[in-house]
Amino acid sequence: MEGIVIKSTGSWYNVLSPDGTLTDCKLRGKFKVSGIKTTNPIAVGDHVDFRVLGEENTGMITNIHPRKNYIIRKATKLSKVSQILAANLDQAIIIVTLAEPRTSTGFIDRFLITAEAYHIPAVIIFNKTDIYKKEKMNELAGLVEIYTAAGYPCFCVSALTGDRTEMVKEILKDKVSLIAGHSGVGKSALINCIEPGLNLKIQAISKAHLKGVHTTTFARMFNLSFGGFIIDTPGIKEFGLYDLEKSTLAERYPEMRALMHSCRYTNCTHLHEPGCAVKEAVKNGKISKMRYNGYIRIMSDENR
Ligand SMILES: Nc1nc2c(ncn2[C@@H]2O[C@H](COP(=O)(O)OP(=O)(O)O)[C@@H](O)[C@H]2O)c(=O)[nH]1
Ligand SMILES: [Mg+2]
Ligand SMILES: [Zn+2]
Repeated sequence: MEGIVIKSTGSWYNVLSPDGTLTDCKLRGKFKVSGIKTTNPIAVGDHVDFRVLGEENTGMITNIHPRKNYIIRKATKLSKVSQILAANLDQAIIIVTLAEPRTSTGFIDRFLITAEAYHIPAVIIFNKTDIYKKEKMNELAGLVEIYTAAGYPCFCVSALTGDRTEMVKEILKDKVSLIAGHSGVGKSALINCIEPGLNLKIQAISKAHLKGVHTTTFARMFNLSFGGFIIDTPGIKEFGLYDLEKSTLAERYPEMRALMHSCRYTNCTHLHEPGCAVKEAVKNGKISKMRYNGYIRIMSDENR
């Protein structure tokens, strides 16, 4: 039998087969995934083979199919052991808001950098547009322009009123999408809006602001009735940040990546070198100052 892992508790894996059956599987013996030290050999999104056991709806995983990609999180910043959060993603979607609670552009950029490091296409959804006043609407237009120019599709929606949420359905259709974003931005509300059957719990805004409301650090995958899967990742604030190397940071900015081959020096850091095509583009407005300043900030942050 074959299937896709949609839930994991660390010892049991809930596997969904193409015919719709769910099987609670255990792992056979020890599994090692080459290249990474991980606390969990199998994650949500993994395609596996399993053997059905005697008891009803239980099985034994016998094989993991090769992964297209995966995202990991280190247990702590210095830790060598990492946790695989999810595998085989088609896209990573960050849900943000400009109000209640405001998402910083620094957070958005770090998310996008991480998605680039994993070569996973990223999409930005601005939620709660129903409560933006004129000033916030102008700010929203500016951010949409900046991120669209950088190469990221942007959508502006309201999970509360349902405004433009049909478009979100189209992006999700037939894809495996990671959903991320700070607690309280409306992830559950938006998912419920496009797939009411899931009936996810929505936190009262005051509670959503509090830290530590998450009950589990394992991701969960939900099957969408119109095709596709979404992966909800409770513990993630800044998913991964595993590959945030200074030497490759500029490559994680698509707008910089497109120009850096024109820099005078091949090892240009785009900070102070003469003949830097990136700095030139910032000067003449082709690259956003905000994005570039964020780059400088990360480059000079010793505790990245
Ligand atoms: N005004 C407004 N409030 C929203 C919207 N989406 C979610 N909320 C509220 O924001 C709070 C957090 O929503 P929730 O979906 O639990 O956020 P999550 O932590 O990201 O899953 C709840 O009080 C929701 O009612 C929206 O589009 N507009
Ligand atoms: Mg939620
Ligand atoms: Zn340069």
